[in-house]
Amino acid sequence: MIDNIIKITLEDLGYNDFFESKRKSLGLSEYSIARVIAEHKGSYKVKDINGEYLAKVTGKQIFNATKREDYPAVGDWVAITVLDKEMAIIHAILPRKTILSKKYNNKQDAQIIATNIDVAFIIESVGRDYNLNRFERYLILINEAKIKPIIILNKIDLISEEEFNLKINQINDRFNNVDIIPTSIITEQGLDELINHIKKGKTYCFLGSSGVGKSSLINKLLGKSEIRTKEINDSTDRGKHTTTAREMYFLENSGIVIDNPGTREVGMTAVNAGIKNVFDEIVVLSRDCKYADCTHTHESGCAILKAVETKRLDEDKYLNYIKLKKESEYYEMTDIEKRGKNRKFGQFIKKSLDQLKKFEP
Ligand SMILES: Nc1nc2c(ncn2[C@@H]2O[C@H](COP(=O)(O)OP(=O)(O)OP(=O)(O)O)[C@@H](O)[C@H]2O)c(=O)[nH]1
Ligand SMILES: [Mg+2]
Ligand SMILES: [Zn+2]
Repeated sequence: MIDNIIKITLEDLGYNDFFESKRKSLGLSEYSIARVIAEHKGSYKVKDINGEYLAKVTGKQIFNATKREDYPAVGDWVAITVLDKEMAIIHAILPRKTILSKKYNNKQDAQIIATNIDVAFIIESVGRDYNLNRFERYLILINEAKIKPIIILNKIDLISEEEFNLKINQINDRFNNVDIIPTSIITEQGLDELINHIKKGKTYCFLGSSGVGKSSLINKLLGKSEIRTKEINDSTDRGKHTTTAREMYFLENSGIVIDNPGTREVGMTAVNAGIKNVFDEIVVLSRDCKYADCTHTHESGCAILKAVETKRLDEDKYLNYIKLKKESEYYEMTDIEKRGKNRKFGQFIKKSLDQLKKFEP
């Protein structure tokens, strides 16, 4: 096979001393090491220096698993035994360097997006549902995971220079310490800059809504159309996801990238530290609030409300902060507390509806 002529190393797949020392200390030296590059309904595609295998976890592992984190995720390093040319068994997951997770909705536990990531690219396109608030959602999750974020503003071929400058200024104002790479796969603007950000042996995760161009950009990095992308000008399947499974790709002599299905909803987990980091400006202001337990929503002597009033603090940023903080606090509540809150909300809705009825002729 042609693939086997050029021998790859584990380092090419992202392996380093951090994982090797964990492997040694866990006594896993007898197994070979592979990386999880895709996940399909309970089985995994793993890659080692000899090739790719379909792999399953051992029954013992399933028996001991109590939560999602106990199962492998894309990005994981796993200890395997190879059964034949195509199949392998996963015996253990090496401790993770980073874990990026999110919530899909209120009912679910946190879900792992991917692990052992060095940099997360947040892709937004300047097209139809461009939304600054969404950046903050991603930034909080990425910050919480202690991963470096970089913003990619794609499809800049679609806007005028004036509009482009306006958008860049807006993003810079609101996220002053995050790198922004403006790109277009049509004019190829920004692609060199993107390539320069990607280093050999490091792992990069592409995040963003459906249709922003994640797979298109990765195809450009791969130098070929390996991943299926949405047909150009295809308006029949609006909102449909083109990429349906998360998968890892290896750039020649460069880094490792993970393509993700577009995220519909970026729900907050319990992300105190992440929020404080992303809204550091607000945290600093809050030290001047009159009350220590100020909620920054109605109190007199609230330094944050004052800053919004005097336009020292961007109002949209403030509103998004309050919204995301509430979401995060909600996830931290116990189920009983949540039920109480939902019941209260239900009663509130019922009362409002009753009142509305009174006005009906
Ligand atoms: N004009 C323009 N169109 C682009 C650009 N990048 C991607 N597109 C188009 O946008 C559409 C969506 O691109 P995809 O790469 O499939 O988007 P995705 O983010 O992978 O979407 P999901 O897989 O559904 O999450 C395709 O028709 C692309 O050709 C760009 O820079 N400019
Ligand atoms: Mg895609
Ligand atoms: Zn306050």
